[in-house]
Amino acid sequence: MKIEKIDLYHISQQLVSPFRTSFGVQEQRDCLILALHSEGLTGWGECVATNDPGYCYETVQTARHILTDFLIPAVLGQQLAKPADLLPLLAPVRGHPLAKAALDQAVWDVAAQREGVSLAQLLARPYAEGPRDRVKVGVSVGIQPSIKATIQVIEGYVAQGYGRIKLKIKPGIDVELAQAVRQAFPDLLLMLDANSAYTLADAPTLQRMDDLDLLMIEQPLAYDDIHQHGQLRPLLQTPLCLDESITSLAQAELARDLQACDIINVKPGRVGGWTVARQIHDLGRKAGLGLWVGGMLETGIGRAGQLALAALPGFTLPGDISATERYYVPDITAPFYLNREDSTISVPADPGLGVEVDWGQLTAVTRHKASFRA
Ligand code: OSB
Ligand code: MG
Repeated sequence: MKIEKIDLYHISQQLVSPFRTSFGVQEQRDCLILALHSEGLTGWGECVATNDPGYCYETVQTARHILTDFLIPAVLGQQLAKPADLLPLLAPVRGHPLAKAALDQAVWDVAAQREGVSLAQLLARPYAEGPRDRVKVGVSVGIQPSIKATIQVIEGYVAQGYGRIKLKIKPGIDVELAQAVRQAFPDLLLMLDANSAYTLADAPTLQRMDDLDLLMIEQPLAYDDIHQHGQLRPLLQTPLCLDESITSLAQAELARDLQACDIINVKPGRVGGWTVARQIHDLGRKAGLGLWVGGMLETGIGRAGQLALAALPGFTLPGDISATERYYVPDITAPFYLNREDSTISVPADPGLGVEVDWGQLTAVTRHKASFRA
């Protein structure tokens, strides 16, 4: 495929409800949408960087800068035989995986469209098992004003058919909350996400939740500290999952070798795209780690990519992939719905990402657009 033209949209959408984590609150969610034009086809990508650098160092503005001034110039006019050929072109830029992933997603979309297969089918080619046609999903519930409010919010999602709930926690909003939720929902698949809010000295607090039959606790310690997670893991009975720390295949290898986690949350944005996400899937599967696909409050474009990835055989735990109505109404694509009977979302089957972009809505939420030609 020849990369002929790229359009970059900086969009801003209002979340259906504010999303509070240990690192801050998101209400108005900006992101970048990238359209890559190649030989009559258009591939879409989403850069999931957030407005502020609370989750990782990238922001919408740094990603715009890195894409505009370095990554897009490096790929314009280039001819790729396969999606993995993109990686060496991006390698001169250190880091910035979220910016890189937007290009990577668009290239995978075009590659699948060229072959007339869905992205899930293209990604699943190396495996004996075909891609799943529905993937298990759950909801990530932000920090609420009270325990009572949290239980009400969970009740709402359970009534909608979600079978797995992830609760955001931070010091002071943790043990009591998790105990109350477990008591209210004895059989619910329940997990916690601390977004790096604790230190090793907090191990006794985390141990107090060992008897709550939690699916896992996600990223309790520093965002860049795999070593200390390796020290914490044997102190806990709850399985330990890494999110923020796994920024590349090399970091996944390190986590495996240090036995720093039981489970990896694979976010294509955080690792620089779908090529690396699949490599981490393969590594985790071989090492016997639990795997699932995480989320970053994506639009429908990102969500289509998450669903295609989650269709791979090693992703056996429910993903942070919820129905469109949990994020943006309306969204910039046709909506995704929950299959309530089994807490799944159907994987798009049309060629490429298989999403329909709503041009009117994309235009309505665009703050800035730039086009780049070879
Ligand atoms: O830590 O998993 C996280 C959203 C933004 C940044 C970080 C995280 C999250 C979520 C939301 O938990 C997952 C979703 O997209 O529903
Ligand atoms: Mg997380």
